[in-house]
Formats: sequence, C-alpha cells, structure tokens
Amino acid sequence: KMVEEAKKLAGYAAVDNHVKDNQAVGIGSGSTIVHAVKRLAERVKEENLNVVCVPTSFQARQLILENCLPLSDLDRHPELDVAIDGADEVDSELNLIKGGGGCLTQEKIVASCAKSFIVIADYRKDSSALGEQWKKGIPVEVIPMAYVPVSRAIQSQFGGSADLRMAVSKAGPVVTDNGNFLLDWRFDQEHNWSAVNTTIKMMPGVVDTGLFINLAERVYFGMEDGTVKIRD
Ligand code: DER
Repeated sequence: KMVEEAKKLAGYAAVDNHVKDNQAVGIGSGSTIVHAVKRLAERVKEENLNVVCVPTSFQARQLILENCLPLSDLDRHPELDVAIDGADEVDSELNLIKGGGGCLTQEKIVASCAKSFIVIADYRKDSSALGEQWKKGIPVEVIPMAYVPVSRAIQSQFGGSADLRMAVSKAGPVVTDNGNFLLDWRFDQEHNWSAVNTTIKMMPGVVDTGLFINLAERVYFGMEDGTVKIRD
C-alpha cells in the first residue's frame, strides 16, 4: 500500500540520518513511528548501538517494549539527543498539527526536551498552510471539568467549532493517557498560529494544544513516487 510504504520511507530516513550510538531518543506516537521504531531496533541489533528510548504515550511505551528497546524516562534523561514523531499536518514554516492520536501533551513535552526534534510523515501531511488537507481540527487537551468553558472561549475568540472528542470503542468521551478530555477545534480561517497557540494555552483548564510552533527542526516526507522529501 502506497501510504504505508511512504510512512516506512520517512521513518527509516529519520532513524538512519539522526540516531547515533550513546543517545537518548524520544519516541513519538501514531502509526508512522512504528516504522521508525522497527528500524531503530534493527540498527541497535546490527550495530550494537547503546540507546535509551523515552515514550510519548502508553502506545509508544508498548512499542519500545515490544521491540526490546531500553525504556527510560525524563527523570533519568531530561535532556534527549533526538526525538522522532509523526504529525497530522505540516505547513511551509514547519508548524505542525499533532494530536490526531490524542497524545499531543506528552509528545510536546518530549519534543521540547530534545536537542533535535525530527518529524516523519507521509505525503498526505505535506501542506503549505494548516487546514489544507487535515480537516479534523486542532486537538486541545483540557481538564475534564473545563471542557465546556474552554470550548466556548475558543469559539467566541477564534470562531469555528471546538467539539469534545467522543470515544469509539468506549462509551463517552476519549480520556487521554493523562486522564483528560480532548477538544477538536475545526477552524474556518487562516490564523497566526503562534498567537493562537499562546492564547489557547493561557485559557484556564487547557493542558496543551496540538499546535507545535517552532519545535520541528526537519520533516521527512515519504512520497508517492518512493522518494523522501526533506523540509527544514
Ligand atoms: O497524534 C499524534 O500527534 C500522532 O503523532 C499523529 O500526529 C501522527 O500519526 P500518524 O503517524 O498515525 O499519521
């Protein structure tokens, strides 16, 4: 399948270009990162690399354990050499929408602790402006008791619609790895994403947003034609 192959291309390129011996590596969440972790495990075995892996979710933790990679955390490695993660969309300035998988809060923490934050994505995420291809909105993690006032505050300040993310295989709302709710804010115009991020982050009850501004150092896009496109 073309998309899966594109994810694999991006994952392998990032691991091969950015992971070295004796490193602490942040491991993102989602489906693209699965390919990166498989490649990392392969290289650790082949090259006898000494790495430790810090997860960004329960899913990432399972991935690390399933691939027999050394598991660590930010208590022991508060400064990471590199973090590798996926994205829902990337614009021309390397602003990201993340959180499609609901893991944005720990992902942003890990990304911020890394000297180098590398993003891996298939060609469907390659946009010039946010919202071009990703139509599910910007995720915002909120303390459960605040989701209605936060939703109203976002809508009245920026328009669009901020809706509680409901679970599929569980009755009621999605509960994040941190025990919180998620709003998906479907915006209906272009914004100054840095300003929006700061304003939403300041709203009481907001834990974090899926806007990753000035964090990504480089993005590897796996393309339909089997090539890898790099955006710095
Ligand atoms: O939820 C997240 O932030 C994930 O990293 C997501 O943005 C990318 O998931 P994918 O690799 O499955 O597309």
